[in-house]
Amino acid sequence: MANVAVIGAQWGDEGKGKIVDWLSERADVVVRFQGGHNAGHTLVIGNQTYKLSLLPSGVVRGKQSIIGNGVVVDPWALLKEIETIKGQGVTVGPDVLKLAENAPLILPLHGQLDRLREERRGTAKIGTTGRGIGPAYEDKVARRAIRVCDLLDPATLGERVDDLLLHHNALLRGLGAPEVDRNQLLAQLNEIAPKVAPFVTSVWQCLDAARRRGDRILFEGAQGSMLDIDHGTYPYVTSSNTVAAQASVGAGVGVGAVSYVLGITKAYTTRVGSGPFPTELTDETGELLGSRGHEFGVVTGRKRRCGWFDAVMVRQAVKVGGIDGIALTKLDVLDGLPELKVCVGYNLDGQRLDHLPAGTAAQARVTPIYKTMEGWSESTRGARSWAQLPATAIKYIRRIEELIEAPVALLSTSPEREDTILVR
Ligand code: 2SA
Ligand code: MG
Repeated sequence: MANVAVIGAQWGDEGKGKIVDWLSERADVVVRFQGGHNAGHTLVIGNQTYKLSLLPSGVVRGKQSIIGNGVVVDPWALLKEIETIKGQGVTVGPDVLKLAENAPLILPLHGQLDRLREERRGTAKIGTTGRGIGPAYEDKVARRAIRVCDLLDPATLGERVDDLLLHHNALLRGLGAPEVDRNQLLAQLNEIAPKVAPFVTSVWQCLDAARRRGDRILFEGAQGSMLDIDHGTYPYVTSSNTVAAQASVGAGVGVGAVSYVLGITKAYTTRVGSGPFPTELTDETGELLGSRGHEFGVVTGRKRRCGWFDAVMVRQAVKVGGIDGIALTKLDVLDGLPELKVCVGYNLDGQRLDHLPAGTAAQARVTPIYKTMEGWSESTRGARSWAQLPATAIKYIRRIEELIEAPVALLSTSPEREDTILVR
């Protein structure tokens, strides 16, 4: 397989970390192209568990790891993560990690603003990770962001800070919060700059060189299609494009650079944070999925909401994101359930819909139309071949493929990387 983009096809936490790790063995370069340290990718290698937020998963295997311009970078979080993983025996030097010089920074004021706004929204909160992701992307689009390259240019950094604070201090005053001191922020930036500098480069050139060498590039998505700023459940979304097309913009490669889009989806559905979730289960089955699936946020520790597989939503993710094939994860969490439900359509005020409407109110009002399927009593955990799966489990997978109009290319049967079945 040539250059693959791995994309969440639900609301994130589909198990991208494991799949990326599985694929990274065959890749030469791993690239992050959106999001920031709001992502939480868990990798289990032998008896070690690595939890990555900002670093591309390739770092664990010493692969060339690239943080593209589409990512919002908190330099303090970056250095902290490098330290943490060093404590686990993985050294991330400038030979391995490359950071885009044109990536915008997340500053402490972004996190502060993110959390302040969430507090003020009260029950209407988005349920963000509080990492400053949204405010940092706002500044990028508003052309006042401080970018990685500005850190390395003391001659203009002061001006950039002034421009940024003109906006932010007015905002903070309005919110009744203390203003940010210019000199203090400048000192913080000047202090961190030399530590970040060794990693900084024009990553588009690294990728161009990699492509000329014929290297295989893996584009590592974060969050999921339904959290996409355009295609997701707006406004309950993250502030970046999470679909595969972003891989091109967020890394600096042409649209043709991605040759296969692998969508990741769980065999059920989860969501962390607020917003519509048609197939959510607030009963004991939902609890069971959550406890068996260890459904807690990697970054924030928040409990994830759980529900049945929503084929309508995943089909939509397949279509808007150009997903070529699916990696289905966590099938084993469904082991032993006597019957399973799959959402095959929505009911909106008595009308049947074959897609999730765009309006927030309509999204909140749709009710799922379910098809009930027989479960299986056998364990599928750790299965390493198709033949080890019960017939009813295979039927469930086949039904999902039909409904989402995409083939299941990979099946993951436990967090262990070896417990992966290549279907096609
Ligand atoms: P933000 O912080 O502005 O990106 O939050 C906006 C929405 O995006 C959701 N979001 C996520 N959903 C699932 N997983 C994410 N990463 C972590 C994980 C989350 C965690 O892997 O577990 O630890 O809580 C992630 N990042 C952002 C978020 O819940 C909001 O709905
Ligand atoms: Mg996650």
